[in-house]
Amino acid sequence: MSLFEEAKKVIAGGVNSPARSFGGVGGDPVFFKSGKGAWIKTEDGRDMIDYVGSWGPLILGHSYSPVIEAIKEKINDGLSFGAPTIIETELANKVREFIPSMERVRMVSTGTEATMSAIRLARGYTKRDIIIKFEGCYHGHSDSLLIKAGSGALTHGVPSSPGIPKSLAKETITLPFNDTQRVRDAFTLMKDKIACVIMEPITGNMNMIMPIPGFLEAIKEECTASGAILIFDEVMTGFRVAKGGAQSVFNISPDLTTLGKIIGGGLPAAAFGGRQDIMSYLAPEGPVYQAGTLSGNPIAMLAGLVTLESLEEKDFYKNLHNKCDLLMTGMLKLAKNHDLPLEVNYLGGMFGFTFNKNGPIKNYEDITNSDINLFKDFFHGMLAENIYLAPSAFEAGFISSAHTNKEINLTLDATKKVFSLLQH
Ligand code: KE4
Repeated sequence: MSLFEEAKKVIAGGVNSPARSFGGVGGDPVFFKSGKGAWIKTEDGRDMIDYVGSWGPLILGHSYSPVIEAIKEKINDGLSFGAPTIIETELANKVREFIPSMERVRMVSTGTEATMSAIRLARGYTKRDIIIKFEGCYHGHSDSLLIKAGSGALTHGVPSSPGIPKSLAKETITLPFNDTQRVRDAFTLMKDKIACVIMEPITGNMNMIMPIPGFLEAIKEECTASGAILIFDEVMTGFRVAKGGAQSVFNISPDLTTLGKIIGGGLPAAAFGGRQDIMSYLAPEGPVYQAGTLSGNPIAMLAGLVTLESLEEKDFYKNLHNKCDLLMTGMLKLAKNHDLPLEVNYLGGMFGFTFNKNGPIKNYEDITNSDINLFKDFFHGMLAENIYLAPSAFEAGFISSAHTNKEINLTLDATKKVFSLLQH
């Protein structure tokens, strides 16, 4: 019996998160047992180059020694207290240093908790109910946000999940990403009813899509004019596309930001935060309730702090972007030589690639109309060459500081081989 069949006998669907199930590419998921740097080892002994990095947290690669050593030592002092610890303040200060718009921070354990709490806070602060999100963007699986979601929900072709009361779903408006006029129209129609806009400033859950010029600025303008709260969901882009996240790239300060993934260095930690006047509405200071047994867990905080401190290394992001550039431009060149319609996006340590005859993807419709079957064939071809890519055309890819020219050249060699197979 396969590991996956054994898992399915006790774990729903055999996985603890649908994005891992290979539902988007077919076949059984690979089971891994260890990782070091850019490499991960499968249970059946294969060594693969990893471009998923646990879906983003591992910007320094697997088992990054300074993090491992730090938590090895700290773990002997205890795992959790359910009471304040200094390390929580230290990480919150570091987060604010990197992302100054986060004047106050609240730690939670997952990105879902961060976004769920941020929209509750926005609704409580504004005393309004309607929220705006964008088709294909994924913000975790809380009821109000699992509407036309990206990532696993999109991959499984179930944009809006059963189990969400219609009475709640109707308070969520979904608009096409990169459609500035539709945003303007929505605000004209409902301006003083909108509690917040939540968005991935650069999407990573319907593949990687950049905002068109003026799109983010228009949303910020409409939110400010109407008193709606702008929430940048930087769970994926935070500390990934730049030290200060996407907001530092576009020089736009949202009212609230959500973080996850890298902030925990691979352990369960996430956060939301922003304007002090809004955050003061959060219990115990204010009336909006939010809580968590393991929020601010000291071991996760330490992993996050050591991780962020490592990101302060000189030229860290320049070097990371250069690696991404080497990989992406290499793939583009090979695609051209093999007459394959590859489109790429990349920034810092995040990239996306699709096969699309109609040029760059700009929204949910574009990615759903791209050549998903060709993506699947490419994914499996690369897997056979021991290159582990995100198992879905609707996800992004991640490069770490542990990836070197060796891994990138091996990846391009594999790409060349697979492209030549796909060409025929
Ligand atoms: P988590 O609850 O999975 O920690 O975070 C939810 C979330 C929120 N916001 C954004 C922008 C996200 O990308 C995510 C989670 N990302 C997916 C991968 N695209 C996690 C993978 C999974 O669901 O297993």
